[in-house]
Amino acid sequence: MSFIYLPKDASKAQVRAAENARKNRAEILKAYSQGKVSRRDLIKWGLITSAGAIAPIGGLSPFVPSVHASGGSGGSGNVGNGIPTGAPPSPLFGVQAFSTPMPRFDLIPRGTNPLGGDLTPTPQAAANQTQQAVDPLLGGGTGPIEGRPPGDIWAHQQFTKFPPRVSVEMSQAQAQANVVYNPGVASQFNSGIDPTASIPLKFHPQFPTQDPNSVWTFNGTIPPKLVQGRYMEPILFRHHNKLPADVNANNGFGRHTISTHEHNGHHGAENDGFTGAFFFPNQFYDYHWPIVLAGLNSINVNATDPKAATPNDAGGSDKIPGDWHETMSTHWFHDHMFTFTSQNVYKGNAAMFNIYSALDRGNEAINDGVNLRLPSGTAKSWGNLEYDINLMLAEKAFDGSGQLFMDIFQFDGFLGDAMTVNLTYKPYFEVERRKYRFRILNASVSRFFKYALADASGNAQPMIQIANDGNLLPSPITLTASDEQGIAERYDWVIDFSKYSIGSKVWLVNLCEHQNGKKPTADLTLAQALSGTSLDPCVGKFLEFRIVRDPAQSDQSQVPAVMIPNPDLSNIPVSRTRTFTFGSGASQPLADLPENFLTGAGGQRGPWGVSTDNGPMMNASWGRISAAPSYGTREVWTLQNGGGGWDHPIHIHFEEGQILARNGKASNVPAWEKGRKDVYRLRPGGSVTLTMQFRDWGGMFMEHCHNTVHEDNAMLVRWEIDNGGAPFLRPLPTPVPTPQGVTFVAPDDIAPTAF
Ligand SMILES: [Cu+2]
Repeated sequence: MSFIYLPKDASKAQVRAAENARKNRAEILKAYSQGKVSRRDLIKWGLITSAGAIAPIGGLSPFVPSVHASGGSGGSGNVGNGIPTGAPPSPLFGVQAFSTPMPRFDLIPRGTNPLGGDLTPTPQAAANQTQQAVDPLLGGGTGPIEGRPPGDIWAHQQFTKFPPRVSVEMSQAQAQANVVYNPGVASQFNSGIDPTASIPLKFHPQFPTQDPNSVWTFNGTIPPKLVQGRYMEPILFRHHNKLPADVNANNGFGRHTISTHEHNGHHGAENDGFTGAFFFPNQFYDYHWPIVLAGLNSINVNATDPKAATPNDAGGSDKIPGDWHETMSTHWFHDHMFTFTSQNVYKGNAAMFNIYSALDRGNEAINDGVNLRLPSGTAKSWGNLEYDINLMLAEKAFDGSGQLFMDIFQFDGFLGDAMTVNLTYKPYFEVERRKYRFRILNASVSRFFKYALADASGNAQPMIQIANDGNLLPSPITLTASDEQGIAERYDWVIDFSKYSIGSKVWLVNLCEHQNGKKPTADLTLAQALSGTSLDPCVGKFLEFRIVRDPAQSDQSQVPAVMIPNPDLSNIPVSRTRTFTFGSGASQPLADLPENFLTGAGGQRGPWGVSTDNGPMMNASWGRISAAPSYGTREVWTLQNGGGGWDHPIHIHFEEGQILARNGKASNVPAWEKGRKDVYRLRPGGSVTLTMQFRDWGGMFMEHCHNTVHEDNAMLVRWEIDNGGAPFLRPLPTPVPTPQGVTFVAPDDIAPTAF
């Protein structure tokens, strides 16, 4: 057994050898991250194996058995039964766990006049093709100011019907201090953090400040960003790319081109962050998020159902069309750049988006028979955050000087060894003696989490799961440990701290042990996880709750026994079924891929792949159409794990689905997966059968593994809804972005069963 990091008791010689190996690889890593060498080059040169693992060359691979490892004789990833070797552990600079407060998310301002002066130039339906000079490093000449593909197909669908009413403007930018932090709550609800103090970009106050090119976040700052939205209040999110024009200026990982995916947004494809619709430094991209209830063209079209409603500013709600059973709550948005998603998200391109509705109001006091009154607060008519907490879980790794580090050669998946919550290393959070809601996002690259709440005696405490993937469950479920939460899944919980005395503490404890990025190795018991014996440094306590006072006002929140039952699909015929198998060994190179300039001609990126309807295992290309459901229909898809050696959390864009069966049986679906989902963990060797509809919007979408290393290495397919009428051609042309403008080519390939 070998872990990707050296154990805490590794000898100095082992650590030194591992540090040297990391240094030796840094130049290759950098060249690969900058697109100067392709995977094929690396295989040809013998630096990685065709299976994607780093070659077992002394001084290069951290897994090569060295003189310091006793009895090791294996190759990559295998050191026999001797002392496990691995990468050097991240330096922690003597920092103790739970020595700094966890910052709440940074609430992004909302403009209220998106078409009348908030944004210059004024947003428009089709991409703004006004020309500007292009940096010589990007080829010079001129190019459009907006990177969105031009013309009708990529124009905002139904822009006149759903004109933007709120503007949000952010830049992807180099690491810098935050001088405008707004947690959205008074500092007593933010563990006493002074919001007026400048916040340097550090993962802990005692860690070094990150270099500008080590971390690239929204606005270049931490804490991570939160956008609040309401149903039927369309948002125009103008995303500027202010990253360096020099593709080499990335400190070893991260790509300066980006495409921003509003995860599980039910929006037109032009706003979905399509992997092949990325934009360049000094460009912007206008994303139009209408935030409508799915089914609005066929269900409750006259907006008479009081449960289908959106909160207004006067404390009431306004009825809207659509199916209230499709109401969503907790989203996030992140980069989706083709083959660079894992690097870019890890580097900081991840934020959260809370959506409010009459049901999920963000006000626990309003008692109108519709509002579910979940823990939140009472001061504002909607969107109170005092007791409604966003948590972003992600483990990071640091090089010897404390700068963010990523090993992009870990094709099984990348693991960090330093656990962060809201991008802060093992923090504490002060709570009152009452109920709280926690919206927990797994924002890791490849790591699954399974967590329990432990008291000081090590006893598991009850947690109530209320939502899965941001969708409120039909009924709440009380658990003493979460399921394994895969990458990109969101689990919402209510924790009641009223039973604890002031001055006591409880902890969130990670039970899920990884040795590599393939899948969880073991789910430990709480006692095992607390014992400190696991060699995985991210097992154990990661967030400390300090119960500090009684609430000033009594807790008015509720956890209703019935929340959001699933939409009834019994009268909607299943128009067809499809099967996707997620496996390895893809070997179908395509000659003229739109992405060749990124990865080297001939594709061959593997080692992962997807087979559609039992066809060949294919490498990813955003130019291939694997499925094309008809507009207005419902289908059943089975997602099959091609093997037992790994797990894959598969995300299908566009509309949440319902899981019908696991391994072919409805009885295998656990209670907390009986709501609506958008990420489907297949489990090793397992399958998930689900149903979803294709309505309201059109264009090209994706389906992929959300272990983003797998995604980047070919576990991604394009599918599209393109026969809903003009302007949607059949099939859709493929966009090919360049700094000088986006051109279109015909699809490279269409799977025989796509249409
Ligand atoms: Cu995967």
